[in-house]
Amino acid sequence: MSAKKVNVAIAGATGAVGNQMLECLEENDFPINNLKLLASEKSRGKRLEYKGETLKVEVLEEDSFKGVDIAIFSAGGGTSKKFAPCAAADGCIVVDNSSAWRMDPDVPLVVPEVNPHAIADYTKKNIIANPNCSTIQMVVALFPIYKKSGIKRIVVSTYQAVSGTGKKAIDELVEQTRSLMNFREPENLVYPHRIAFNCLPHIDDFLDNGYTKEEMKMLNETRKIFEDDSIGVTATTVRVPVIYGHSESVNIETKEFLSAEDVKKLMAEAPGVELVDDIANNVYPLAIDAAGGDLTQVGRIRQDESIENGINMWVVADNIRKGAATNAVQIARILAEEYI
Ligand code: 25A
Ligand code: L14
Repeated sequence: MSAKKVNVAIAGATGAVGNQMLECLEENDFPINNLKLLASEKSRGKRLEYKGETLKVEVLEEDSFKGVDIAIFSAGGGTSKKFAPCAAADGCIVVDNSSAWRMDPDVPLVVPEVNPHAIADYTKKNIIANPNCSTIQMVVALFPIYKKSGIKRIVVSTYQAVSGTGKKAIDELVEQTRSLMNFREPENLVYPHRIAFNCLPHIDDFLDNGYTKEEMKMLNETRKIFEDDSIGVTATTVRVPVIYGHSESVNIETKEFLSAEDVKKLMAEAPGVELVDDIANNVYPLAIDAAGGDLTQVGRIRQDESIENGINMWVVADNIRKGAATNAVQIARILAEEYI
């Protein structure tokens, strides 16, 4: 299918995800007519490169979206809440990376390997939401299993990279590590505790039920993407001192029996998945290998012998690419090819 050339804006272009967005658009050879880079007052006048051209960053304002066909937002929830409706009112289709719109019943929540059909519903608000990074990689891996055998319940623990919190958190991990190596007291500016040489069972804010928002996103977003409120999901989300790449220990109970071999076959053929599972040679998914790529790596596939229909697996992806920028660019590409 041929894509029409479109006018694209990136809101939050100077952030960790925004920067990656530029790279993904370039790699995708995205059919761009005009590209507009937007960020806050702090970034006024900053310059970024796209396809060898230098583009100046403009300050995001309510009327920034006149004549823009697709705006990809990655500037935090508050900014999306405030500015996505302005963009939508000017006829621009918003692909939003924040959690602001994901659970709105009039906003589709899309992972192209799973529910591309939902994109058609963008017309309700002119907004499409990109799911949370931890949810995206999990559903990419689980969807083929869900289709084949059904899934009753998911128990997931995550090992999440600091880049999810943005540039300032990457700086904090590097700075704390440097301090400790130099026998200096590290400072905690971004997280409530030291992240260097540590694990924090705490991502996003705590809720009244004792879970974090990040943990509840994994339940609510999975149900919305699979269009199935009967699936049980219980999550523990943990921050680890890794810069790029989220890892997940995923345990599932399927409705019908699947052997580990069946699951390996499904993963070998699944769109967006790379089967990385050769324990005899110490081969399994690693954050350092998944980082920089667009595939969700799956390995350590084995039977859960404590229940009748259980499978364990280890799922790893680049949280800034497939978990954010790549997924948004895939959605934008479908918009440009099929809807604009
Ligand atoms: O808590 P919130 O508000 O919901 O925000 C959460 C964070 O989520 C990130 C995003 O990362 C945001 O800060 N994010 C969004 N979607 C995500 C996803 N799917 C996601 N993370 C993971 N997965 P970020 O901090 O890397 O990028 C922020 C971008 O948003 C722009 N921005 C912020 N507020 C804005 C706004 N743009 C318009 N209007 C607003 N009100 C922000 O632009 C950035 O592009 P900026 O102008 O504030 O530029 C930030 C510049 O500052 C530099 N910098 C940041 N920290 C440090 C630093 N320099 C030195 N030391 C630091 N510690 C950066 O280099 C950047 O150029
Ligand atoms: O997109 O890792 O809902 O701190 C918010 C928390 C992204 C990751 C989202 C983190 C997330 C982020």
